[in-house]
Amino acid sequence: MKTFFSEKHKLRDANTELYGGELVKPFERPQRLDFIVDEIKTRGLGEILNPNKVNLNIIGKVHDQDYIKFLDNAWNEWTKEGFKGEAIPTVWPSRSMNSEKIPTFIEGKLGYYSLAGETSISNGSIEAAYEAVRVAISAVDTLVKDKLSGIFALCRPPGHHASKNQYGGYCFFNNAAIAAERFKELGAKKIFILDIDFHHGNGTQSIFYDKSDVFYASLHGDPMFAFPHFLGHSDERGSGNGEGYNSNFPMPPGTKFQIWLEAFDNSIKEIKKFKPDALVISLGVDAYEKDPISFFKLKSNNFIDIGRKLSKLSIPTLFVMEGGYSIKEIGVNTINTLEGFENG
Ligand code: 5XA
Ligand code: ZN
Repeated sequence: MKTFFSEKHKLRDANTELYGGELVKPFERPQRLDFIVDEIKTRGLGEILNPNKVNLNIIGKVHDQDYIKFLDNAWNEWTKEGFKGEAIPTVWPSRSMNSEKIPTFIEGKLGYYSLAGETSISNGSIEAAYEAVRVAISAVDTLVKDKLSGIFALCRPPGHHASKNQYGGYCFFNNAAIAAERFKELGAKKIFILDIDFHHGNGTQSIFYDKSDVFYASLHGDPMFAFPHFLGHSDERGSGNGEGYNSNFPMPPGTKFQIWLEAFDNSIKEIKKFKPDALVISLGVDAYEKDPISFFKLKSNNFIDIGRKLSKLSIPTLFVMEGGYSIKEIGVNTINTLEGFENG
């Protein structure tokens, strides 16, 4: 399987993450991809390709222009004020506040455009986020042009928490959603996004919630116990034209593969019923038993079965990298999924 990847992901190298009341070194760090790239090479998964030149206007099909402009300028606006640390929001337009007016001052803008506080913006973060989009688009283009069965977009930063106008959960641009839009540009009528990251992809869900041409299904930690906490319940089924095209499988702390697989098999049934032209897998491997910020109990071998089952669908499949923070095993778990798919 071919992989698209760019060294420029390293531009996203924040020093801080707000976690457990402390500023810690971010779980989402550049070394994650070193382990994945090493494993691709060791196991000979296939070529690793640099992204192509890409028309980034496609980002505007998923994200609002004012949000894109905010991201473009946030670091400069922050440093211009003389703040010494990384840009972290401290105030939000929460329920008792007014969210109609967008503040002028960067502190207010950070709150307006963020859905969580752990994702510090640092110098280079947004450049890396643009590069992740290039990686995703290049992978779609190659998959379609060369009529491949599967391809891997090794994106970083991840994307599935980013909504049309909010960042957070380590995400700025929604790579999977933008990839779905690219599939549409290239002629696909129906796309299925299956999100197997441990966390619910609130951003992807909300982007396509009222659409019937992109089905979003997610297997994740029950939001009563897990981030992002305020979306991802099983009664969220889509709205308007999109009613019936959103499916959530929240699962409790301690969930083992056997139970996870039942939900996965149900989502496979939905894929078969929907008959998409393309499948996008939001591939997070943080459902792994040793992941430091998650609570499922999947083992490394289970990822092989996941890949194998996906390959049986015989639908052109794009894998987009999302989360996974057990750094030592992230490579093995990711490549297990992709090799399982390849060896079907
Ligand atoms: O898939 N999303 C993640 O792995 C990020 C979770 C952030 C929790 N604060
Ligand atoms: Zn995750």
